[in-house]
Amino acid sequence: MRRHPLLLAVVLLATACTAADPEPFGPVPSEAQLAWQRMEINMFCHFGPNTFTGAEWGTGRESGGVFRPAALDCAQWVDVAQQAGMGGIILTAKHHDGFCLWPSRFSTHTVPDSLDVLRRFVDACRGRVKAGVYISPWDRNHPTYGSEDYNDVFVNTLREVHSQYGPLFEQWFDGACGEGPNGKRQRYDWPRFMQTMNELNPQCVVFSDVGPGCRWVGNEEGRAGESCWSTLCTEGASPSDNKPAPAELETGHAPLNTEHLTLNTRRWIPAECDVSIRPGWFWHPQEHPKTVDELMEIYFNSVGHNGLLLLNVPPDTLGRIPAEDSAVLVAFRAERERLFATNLAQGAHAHGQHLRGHGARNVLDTAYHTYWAAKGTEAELTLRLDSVTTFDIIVIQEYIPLGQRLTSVGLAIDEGDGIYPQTTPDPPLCTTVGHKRIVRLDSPLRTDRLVFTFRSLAPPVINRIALYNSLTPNPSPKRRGE
Ligand code: FUL
Repeated sequence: MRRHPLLLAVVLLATACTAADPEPFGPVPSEAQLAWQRMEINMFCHFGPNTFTGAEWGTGRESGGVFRPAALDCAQWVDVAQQAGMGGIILTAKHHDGFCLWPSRFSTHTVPDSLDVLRRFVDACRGRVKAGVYISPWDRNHPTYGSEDYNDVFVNTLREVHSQYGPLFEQWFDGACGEGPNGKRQRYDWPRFMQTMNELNPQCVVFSDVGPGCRWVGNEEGRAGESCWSTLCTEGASPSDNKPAPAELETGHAPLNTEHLTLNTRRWIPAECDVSIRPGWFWHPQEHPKTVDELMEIYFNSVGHNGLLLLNVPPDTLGRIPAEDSAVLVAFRAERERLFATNLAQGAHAHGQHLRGHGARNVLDTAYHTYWAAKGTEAELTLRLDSVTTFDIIVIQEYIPLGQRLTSVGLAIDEGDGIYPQTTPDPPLCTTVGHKRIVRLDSPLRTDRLVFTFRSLAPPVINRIALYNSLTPNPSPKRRGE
């Protein structure tokens, strides 16, 4: 049967107009991992007997009576987190001393029923910020620790917490164990712990040195690698054994090529950068919080290097976050807001070869699910700004729901009479990008035409490019009557 020529033309036109969506490349985040990554900064709360004894690692032999917060106020922790622009809080429900901040049925070393801190914490978080828990596998108190029975205790503990206090957005499994050569040896049943977590709450992002939800970044300074992949090879590894070295956790492992991908040795396990606002994890009277400048440095090296920043802000013996710390956090937020208030690329013209329906201008909007899908693994994008502009910060975001691809970004300035590279491939502006890369230039650039060059494992898919000037002065405070 012969088709009508008009019908054929309509069919051809419709096919030609359909946007061609790029295929995902390699491992990609789950919905929960994507939501987690987009939180960018969360709060960690180390609180327990150590807050009162001055220890960092309690022995597990402390009397439960030492834990006596004089004016416990979990809602104040939430206030501080919100004022600091943090959407989640993770509480040390059980640290290495084994003391449970809830009246557990599986331990005798717990708060009394009347002081269920975990309950007050999750109640205070509800509807305001997401709540998560740290439950230390290493336990210096539990009599079964070091025997197979402890694995049952630990599974029961997870069940108790996640079924009675959930839903919790993150479960933290700390990798530390300081038992020493003659100490107790626990063979953790990790497959069972992870299966339990999956049964209890498949949406909970599970942290350990090797994931599966997110990974330790390999240091406690809040610093992801200069290159930082959200993909990691975990074949043969567990949170206790055969783990990648800290330096590898800082960078992750690139999803190298299709051969490796089909072997499925890489998984999506993004980096979480945990660091304390004070020298210790627990509150100690003689310690003080870091400065805003120090926190900004941490922010650039964590969130700006494709990591999530988990900033520890320990409550004191009252059970409140000290005013000193909350003041720094408010100033830290204000500084981020000042810096990123005006995207100087707004209103620019963007040009680059693209897949139909995913043009270069998409890097300039604020919508998350629109992106520039470039053609080829070496791609170029030109930004023509409205006027000559000074900037010294460049933010680039890959559209990670389709995987992480970029290996290097270069920048040149088009002066009309020629293109002047600002970075050559060696060293490039940056290597990996992932969810977010914040590049600070050594000195400000002044131009109206930028040419970015991208090298990538698969055609780049870029969500956003923005330019900022860190020297923009603080908006002057309004005078009364203005
Ligand atoms: C470490 C622990 O030993 C510290 O006490 C703290 O909890 C930190 C976040 O992780 O491994």
